[in-house]
Amino acid sequence: MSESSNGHPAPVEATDVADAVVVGAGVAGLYQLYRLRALGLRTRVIEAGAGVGGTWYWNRYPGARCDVESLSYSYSFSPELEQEWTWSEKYATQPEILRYLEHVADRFDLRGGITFDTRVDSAAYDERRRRWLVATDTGERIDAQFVIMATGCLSVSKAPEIPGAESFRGPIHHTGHWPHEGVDFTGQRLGVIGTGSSGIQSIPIMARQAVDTTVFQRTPNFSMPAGNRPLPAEEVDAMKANYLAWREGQRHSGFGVPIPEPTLAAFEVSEAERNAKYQDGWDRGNLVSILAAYTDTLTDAEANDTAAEFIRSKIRSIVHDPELAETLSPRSFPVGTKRPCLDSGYYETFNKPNVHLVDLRATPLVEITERGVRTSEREYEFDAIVFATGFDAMTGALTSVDIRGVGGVSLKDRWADGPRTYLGIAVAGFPNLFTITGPTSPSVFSNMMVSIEQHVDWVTDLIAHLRDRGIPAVDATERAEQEWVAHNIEVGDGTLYPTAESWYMGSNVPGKPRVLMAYIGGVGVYRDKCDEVAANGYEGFAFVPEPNLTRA
Ligand code: NA7
Repeated sequence: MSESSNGHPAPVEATDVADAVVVGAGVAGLYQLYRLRALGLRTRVIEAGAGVGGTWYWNRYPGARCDVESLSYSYSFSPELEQEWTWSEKYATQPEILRYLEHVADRFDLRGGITFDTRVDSAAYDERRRRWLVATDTGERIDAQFVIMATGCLSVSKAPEIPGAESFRGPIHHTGHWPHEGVDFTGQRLGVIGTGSSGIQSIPIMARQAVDTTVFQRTPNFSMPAGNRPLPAEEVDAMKANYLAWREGQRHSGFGVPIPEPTLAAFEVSEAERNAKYQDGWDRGNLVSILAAYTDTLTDAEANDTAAEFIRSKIRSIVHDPELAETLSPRSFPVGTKRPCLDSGYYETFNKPNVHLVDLRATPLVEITERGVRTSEREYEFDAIVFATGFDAMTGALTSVDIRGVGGVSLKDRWADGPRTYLGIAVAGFPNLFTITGPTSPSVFSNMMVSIEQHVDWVTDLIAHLRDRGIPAVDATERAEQEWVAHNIEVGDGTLYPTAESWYMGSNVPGKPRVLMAYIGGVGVYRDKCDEVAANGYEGFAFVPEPNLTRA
């Protein structure tokens, strides 16, 4: 029988013994493996896909790109990697980002630590032994001291909540699970449901192939042109020469992208001055430059509406038919409170005679039929359908694993009224379980690369702290969790975010509790808080003493 690192025999059902199990081999899982290996921990990474990359492995729909500029959306942990890798475009495409992550896996020799095509079904904490038993769908039972969920914020896709998908005679593709061989819609009649980032990025490209495209829109979204372009060598070289300072700026910024912090409120300047600023952000294709244009853009509805109206005026100037332009214009939520998008010719696509928009607010979806899609008004016939309907965001990938902590309490039950965490990293009653970019951390309100590295570094330091002192487990206290949850809500309530029906609020999944799922206090502020917790001997955490197994 194998022995665990604290010298106690592994349970009979264990098929392997590890120090740590990391779930997921995306951006977070790869870096976590790299850090834990350096610490000397025997680490198993379990990945459902056949390759590394996470989000960038699955989301292969046409036009998939990152909305953070490539030079900022990359790891900072290795200066050599920074210098070796050269991004080709301002906003990297999914294939280029995947190539980068594959390069990272090879360069740091990470693949050997990853088990592919395997899904973690459950993880159960044995409080007597202070260890986890992680079960996979291939029958593995891994006895581990630490479990790190690197499962991503947007990885459990959701279909539209209407019946009939199985009756459609053609293919249905979800943008979040795009076929690896690609899809060609040439000569086909295409129906697309969903106008979030995935729909907005893919519709212009798919509509160029299809003979006829119908877009089903429930809520119009704010989007602005990405202004994508090849990166000239001088720009890349300048960043490579300045990476150290740039990274430092990222870590202490609001959204993980260094931009000058606003100093003025929107109505402290004239309308002309405001619009000139919005125009500059629009021309540069930079989301944060509009969202953080003024101190009150995300906190005051009237201030926000100046930015919203600027974007609506752009939609009116691009879309020829005024009625269509109005249908495409968001009016039901402040700009930024649902994830705003970057596009390449999205609004222009609706000027084409073979592209149609169906307003689901006027004529809701009823069902998918054998021939296509039926709304309350009529049936539309298609050869293929695309669901660009998003994800069970933030919590879906965590609650879909049967995770049981102290007393056999399930994480899913624990979060029935919304996610409760300490710092978005730990959950009281689930010792040694860590959630990378978990709910109530900045996560999706930031450049994910920056937040992932910060969490992985912090968790690794905590693990080193425990191992150095021979402490078998650490658990967030109920009180610290309660205070953090209250703080998250308080900061959120000071903004406009709770006023929108968004996936940030859990509103896109029927029955999901409506709470702000990410921390909007800012990346730099949050980092300082985490550093302070560590400096104060991990305040808010309780160290669990060595078990006395002889008493059993
Ligand atoms: P999103 O942003 O959640 O968008 C999903 C879209 O699908 C959105 O327009 C939804 O309308 C629509 N949707 C979802 N369910 C339905 C049903 N049942 N009927 C009609 N329309 C529906 O997902 P994405 O994949 O585009 O982007 C996710 C994130 O990935 C993105 O924000 C970036 O962070 C990267 P709704 O707005 O809910 O009315």
